[in-house]
Order: sequence, then C-alpha cells, then structure tokens
Amino acid sequence: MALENLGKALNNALRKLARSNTVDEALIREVVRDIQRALIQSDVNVRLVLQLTKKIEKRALEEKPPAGVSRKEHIIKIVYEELTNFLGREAKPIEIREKPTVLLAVGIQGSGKTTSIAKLARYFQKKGYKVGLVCSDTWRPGAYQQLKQLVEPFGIEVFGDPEEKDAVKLAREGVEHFRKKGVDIIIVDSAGRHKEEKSLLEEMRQISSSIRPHEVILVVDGTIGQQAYNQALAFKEATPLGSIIVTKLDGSAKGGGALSAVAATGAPIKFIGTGEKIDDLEPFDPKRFVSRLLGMGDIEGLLEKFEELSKEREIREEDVEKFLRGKFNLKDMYAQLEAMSKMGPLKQILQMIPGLGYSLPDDAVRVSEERLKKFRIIMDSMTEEELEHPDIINYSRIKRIARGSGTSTRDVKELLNQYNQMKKFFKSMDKRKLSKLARGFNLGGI
Ligand SMILES: Nc1nc2c(ncn2[C@@H]2O[C@H](COP(=O)(O)OP(=O)(O)O)[C@@H](O)[C@H]2O)c(=O)[nH]1
Ligand SMILES: [Mg+2]
Repeated sequence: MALENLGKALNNALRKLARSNTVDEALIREVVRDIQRALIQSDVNVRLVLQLTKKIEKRALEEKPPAGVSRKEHIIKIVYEELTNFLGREAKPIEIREKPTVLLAVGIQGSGKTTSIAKLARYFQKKGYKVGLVCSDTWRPGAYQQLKQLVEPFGIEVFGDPEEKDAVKLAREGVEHFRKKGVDIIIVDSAGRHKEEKSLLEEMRQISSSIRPHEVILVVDGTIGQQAYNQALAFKEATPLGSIIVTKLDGSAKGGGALSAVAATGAPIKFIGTGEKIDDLEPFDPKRFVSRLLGMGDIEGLLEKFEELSKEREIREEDVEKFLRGKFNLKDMYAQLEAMSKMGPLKQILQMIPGLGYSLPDDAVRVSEERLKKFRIIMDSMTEEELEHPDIINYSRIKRIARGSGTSTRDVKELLNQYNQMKKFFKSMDKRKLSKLARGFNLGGI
C-alpha cells in the first residue's frame, strides 16, 4: 500500500485508541494488530513487524505514563518512538566537509540513479554550493544527454563523453576536471549495466579506488519493497562510506518495506525520492517522516509539550478532579485558573489527539495574566471563610473586600461572576464529556 495509505492505516489504529473510553489490554492488542496489518500490507518484513509490534505492545502494557500524561497519549508516543527507531532514529545528512567533496552514486539499472543525482545537485546548489556532475555511464545510450537535460536549466555543468567506453577513466577525468574548476561538490553517476549486486559492487570498487570518493551512495528502487534488504546489506558490507537514497516512494505500494529493510541493515538512509521532478527529493529524517506518516501534524511539538508538562507539574490531580466535579471554592478556582493559564500546551495536546476532538471553551477556563493578578489581590482581602464558602459573600462583604484590596466593587463582582460561571459550566457539561476530559488529565474514575 502506498505510503499515504500506510499512514492512514496507522493513523486509524491510533484513532481507535484515542476514541475508546477505556484503554485495556484487549484494546492495546487490537491496536497492535492493526499496526501489524498495516505494515505487512506495505511489504514490511513479517519478522521485523513482529519484533517491532512486540516491543510496542510490551511497552504499552507495562509502562506507566508519567504524571500529567494520559495512557492514550503515552501509547501514541510509544508507537511514534518505536516506528522512529525502526527507521533509523536520527537524520544523517551528507556532510560537506572538504572542498571538493566527491560523491559516487551506484545502483542497479533503472533504480533512479541519474534522476537522483540531478536532484541532489540541485539540492546542494540551492544551499549555495557549486556542484559538478560526472557521467561515467558508458553503458546506457544517451546517459550523458539525460543528465545534462535534467540539470541544464539550473546551469549545473555535466562532464562526460558519449564516445568514451572506459567508465573508470571517465570518472577520473571528470573529477580532475571539476577539481581544477574549484567546485564544492562533485557527484559521479556510474554505469548501470548491472542487474544484480555483484557486478554493482565490482564497479563501485573499481571507480572508488580510482577517484576515492568521500561517500558512496547506493540508489535503491523503493518499489522493490523488502527485497531492498539484500542489496543494502551487501553494499553496507562492501563499503564503510556508504549511504542510501530510496527512490520512487511516491505511490509505491512497498515503500514501507523498502525503507524498513534498508534501515534494518544499519546503512543510513540520507534522502528519499518522492517523484520524477527535480525537487522531489527530501532529506530523510525518521522523526519527521514518522510524524508525517502518522498524520499527526506536529507530533514533535506534542512530545516537547509532554516534557514541558512533566517538568512543570503544577496541576495536581486531586485538584483537577475536585474542579471537574464542580466541588471547588475560590481558592481552588484560583489555583486552577493559574494552572490553566499555563496550560495552553495541554489544551493543544488534547486537540492533537486524533479522535478526542475535545476543546476547552476559552472563556470558561482561561483568564489573562492581568486579570489573574487582580483576582489574587482581591482574594488576599478575603477571609478564609469567604474563600472556602464564596456563597456567603454579600454586598456589604463585597464593599469591604473592594476597599481592602484597593479595587472596585465591580472587580470583586467580576471575580465572583467568573467563579459562578465556571461552576455552572462544569455542572452543565454532560457526564460523558466530563469523564473524557478527566481521562485526558489521566484521572479516570469520574
Ligand atoms: N515516480 C518516481 N520516479 C522516479 C523517481 N526517481 C526516478 N524515477 C524514474 O525512474 C526511471 C529511471 O530513472 P533513472 O534515473 O534513469 O535510473 P538509473 O538507471 O538508475 O539512472 C525514470 O523514469 C525516472 O523518472 C522517483 O522518486 N519517483
Ligand atoms: Mg542512469
């Protein structure tokens, strides 16, 4: 299934989780099975799928979510983390350290080598590097023309000679040519006569020993799915300088299989090809890739907010519970308003969870910093009794409190109003929503 479909299927699994009322073992197993099915349909190797989902299941069942994080949120995070690890965890860019940096691209015929080299040249050019391309493909008729056509609109020079039959000689001369010209990056396109790994690696060795590239890039066709494993493994064992570009991930039914197979060899995937056009090349970043795949917008942001939240921990669970039950006094309200004014992130988290679709009404739970400050001043002029039982505050008390706090009776009434409104709001909320919200706070049992 195409990557978008894989993403959709994974997203559906997480939605199922987010929508459910209780997270129990049966649900976790069901979600894990959904994830398995989605991955296998994307041609991810079954053994790898089982390894991955076993880890997800074990963590989801055993790990206790940190305070302030609901079980659902925690499981979403586990799925995200394990999928990210599955694809190599960290982004590994091509480093341009020396001038010129020489890159050699190899890959089976038709894998998308020439196209990827053109894309790569354009990618680096956009970053301000001067790039030279060498065509040492003496096999494919018109190879030189093809590369030239792709990059000509961008003024990128291609070195080649359609008459020359010696690929190694061409590569050497091309690198020499651009070295003299003082370019920053030289990328060599190699011949594509190989149908299988052996001849591929042989050519790589020959050209490599002649031009001594800083990095050899294997271009792998993403449509071959998990078959990419053997190619990537043989390549990884043949050169310590290897990195990989997986192409044709647009619309490929087996993209997930290809990516995970390459990642499983430990060879770094540096770019992915996502179309035929020159700009259809993306640096591969597992984190970004997975969050986009899961369709969860800004899951990175969500993770940061998790961290923030667990650091701050200003919202005490008993307090929130009291609050949600509508059993709170002015002191509680103040504490909650204060907490909630800092809770922007949590509010966003609740909204980010697919399927929860619950948002807190702004005016009921949020006040400006300024107003909060005023509330504080007013409350400092109240007695304990008044704070705990706001209902006893009559007009003469209001006048006294206003005078004592240097505010107006209108200000005091405003505070009492806020309190009554909030109480009303939580009373009016139906039980189901309330418990959903409570679960969002990881309280359960309301
Ligand atoms: N859809 C799609 N097609 C691609 C991609 N990369 C390469 N191709 C196509 O794959 C075919 C073979 O590409 P080519 O660069 O000539 O492969 P080479 O033989 O390895 O040099 C061409 O038709 C390209 O347009 C990609 O990321 N997406
Ligand atoms: Mg080619």
